[in-house]
Amino acid sequence: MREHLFIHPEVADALAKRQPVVALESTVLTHGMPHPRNVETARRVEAAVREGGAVPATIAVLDGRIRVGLDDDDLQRLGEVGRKAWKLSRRDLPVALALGVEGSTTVAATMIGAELAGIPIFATGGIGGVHRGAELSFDVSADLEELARSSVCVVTAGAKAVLDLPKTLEVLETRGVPVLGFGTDRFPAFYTRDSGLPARRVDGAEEVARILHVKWRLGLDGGVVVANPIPEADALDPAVVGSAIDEALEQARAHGIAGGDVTPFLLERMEALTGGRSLEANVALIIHNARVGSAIARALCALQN
Ligand code: PSU
Ligand code: MN
Repeated sequence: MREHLFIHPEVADALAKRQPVVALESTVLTHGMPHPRNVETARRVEAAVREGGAVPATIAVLDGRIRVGLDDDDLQRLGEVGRKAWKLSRRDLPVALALGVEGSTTVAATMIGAELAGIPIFATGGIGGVHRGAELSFDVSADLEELARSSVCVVTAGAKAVLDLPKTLEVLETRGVPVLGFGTDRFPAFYTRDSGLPARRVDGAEEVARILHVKWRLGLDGGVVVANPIPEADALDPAVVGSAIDEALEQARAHGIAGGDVTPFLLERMEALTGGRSLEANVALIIHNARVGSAIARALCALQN
């Protein structure tokens, strides 16, 4: 497997010593934010993981291998390539590795890399889900399928209301994925703290760690969603978000955007339509998730060592 997987020495060392590690994705870097805010944010997220007492492992595909743990120059280069980089999900990984194409990993592909490397905790911004109109388009993110398969806990600020959130939660339920509200009984909607839908409330990283421990000890493979609401001070006005979403969706329809281009297009439109406020919220919530991810990684190590 070493032929296809490269674990950064610092990450490998932490894993060998059973120390806490937090996986991070790279599609948010290439496709989720503009340059240079993307690189700056990636650095701040890694720093937040370190401040939380864990080692960050940003995952991407470079030099024909899944790289678990990037150096600063890798972050910078991927950030500059931006949306021209391949956005890699499960289906794309073998193609990219075999053909030697570089790219960033989505939540789904990052979960695969994290599980291969033995990293059970992963912090990100938003997960993919069931798109609105999926009953006609069949557009359901591979992230949901991966959450059902790979045994990785994903810390997220929920899913964007550009998606169909009730259907997203239905799929997660069907596929046996626990959705835990971190300090809340509401499923958060990324820019806002409450989607109006329920989540199973947990209080603190230790509770999450116990749930993960029990799930995987029982042989119940698959992931867990830790839905961590955006901090109150950084949340956006639901009315502003709602009208921006309607307009972004309308523009996506008008431009005939489909497939893997949908999510990056909507993110970019949201940024323009909210006058950059969505970007500020995005940065704040990712850093917050990185902190919670480190706390969970530490709690899980404490439980298992
Ligand atoms: N949602 C966000 N920000 C993101 C993404 C989703 O709020 O950056 C990215 C993640 O990498 C996620 C991917 O895994 O988009 C989902 O894409 P799709 O809907 O094409 O599966
Ligand atoms: Mn899709």
